[in-house]
Amino acid sequence: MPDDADADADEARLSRLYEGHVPIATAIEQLRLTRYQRVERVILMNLIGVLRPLYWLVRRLRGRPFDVTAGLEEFAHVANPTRGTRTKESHGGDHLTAEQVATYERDGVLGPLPLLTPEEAATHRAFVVQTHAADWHGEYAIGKTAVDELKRNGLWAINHGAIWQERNVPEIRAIAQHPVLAQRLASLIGNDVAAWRTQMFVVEPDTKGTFWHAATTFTEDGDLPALTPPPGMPAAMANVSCWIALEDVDVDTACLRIIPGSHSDVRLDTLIRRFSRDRLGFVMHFDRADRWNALTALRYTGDIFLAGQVAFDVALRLLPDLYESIEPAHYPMRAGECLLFSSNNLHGSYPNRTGEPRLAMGIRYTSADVGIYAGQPTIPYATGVGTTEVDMSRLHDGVPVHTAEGPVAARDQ
Ligand SMILES: O=C(O)CCC(=O)C(=O)O
Repeated sequence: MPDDADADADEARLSRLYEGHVPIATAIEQLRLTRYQRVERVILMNLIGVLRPLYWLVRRLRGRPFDVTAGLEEFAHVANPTRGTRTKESHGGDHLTAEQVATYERDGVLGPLPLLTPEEAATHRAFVVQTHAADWHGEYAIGKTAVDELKRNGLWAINHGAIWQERNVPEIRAIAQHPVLAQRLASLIGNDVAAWRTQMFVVEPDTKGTFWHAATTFTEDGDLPALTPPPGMPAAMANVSCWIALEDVDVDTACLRIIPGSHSDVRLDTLIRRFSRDRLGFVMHFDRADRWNALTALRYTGDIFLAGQVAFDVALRLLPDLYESIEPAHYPMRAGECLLFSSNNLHGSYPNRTGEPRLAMGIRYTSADVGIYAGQPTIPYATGVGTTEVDMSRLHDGVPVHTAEGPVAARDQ
């Protein structure tokens, strides 16, 4: 019965992927919305239901057909050569070996590699927790309006407070500019490496981990990609992510899971970009259940990973062979170790089954010739009840990390 066997294989694959997560319908049901939000959601759902036929009529008359998967095959296997010319063999120091560079090109992930001592990791963890408790001394890179909204909605967390703080906080900048990382990154990215975003990933005690997601040029905060690679650079290579464990992590303490090699399949990210460009079309195209989930996640939670789960679910149905032949791997790590990976690899984390929050530091690196938030003076930031515009003008240049002369020493710039 090949059909039954296929169905069993599909189910086994999905249950491996969903390990540690509940299905999206359950996740949405478990949310606690206010009575106002629940009433508003029903009104919006009904309004969309009424407007749908009219929308499709107007769209047809204006000659704008809707074919979300058109031409996606060309994004299923992309080559991802690195641009670095320095290796351990040619330049010594902390550069990567040619073999490590080849591993990164094939798998889109390298490590865990040693970086901080366990004591340095613990000190940094405590520093971030204390600085958040001290309200980041009023210096928020996302701006006061977004912060006030998040606080008002009970969503204000380290994840929001720490984002882009390499600009304001020397202790965070120093880790982003770590000379060992600078040389490793030069082997992958080239001579001019910049950190374009630091952030913290917290998985609270006894909660699910971060849901699977992938991003090439990071459209998650707005309609335009955060990174604009120069001609000839594959989008998936515009960013290298560095994830630093700030305590020991394993499958019970929300360690990372990644599908090595999935960075060469850019279909999920392409679909999400299409969604960003044609949000209304997608919403009108969704069946009632998908629309309910998408509306709830996007409008009432500010949780981009929940929105990502909606997208992932829809994508798996639209593209049944997506990530079909590749297996998830998990990455237990010691405090202070780091993992370098292409964010276009599908990645997420296991649940945190302990009583303590799991903290990790994420740093995004790019090459100085990649546009950072190019043409985006502001971006929308989700706050739980709609979005707030965040001023990006300060963030158009990365923090330099490595130049042709070598690592940029960490200093107060
Ligand atoms: O730490 C996590 O749970 C997720 C990390 C992640 O998504 C990233 O580093 O891009």
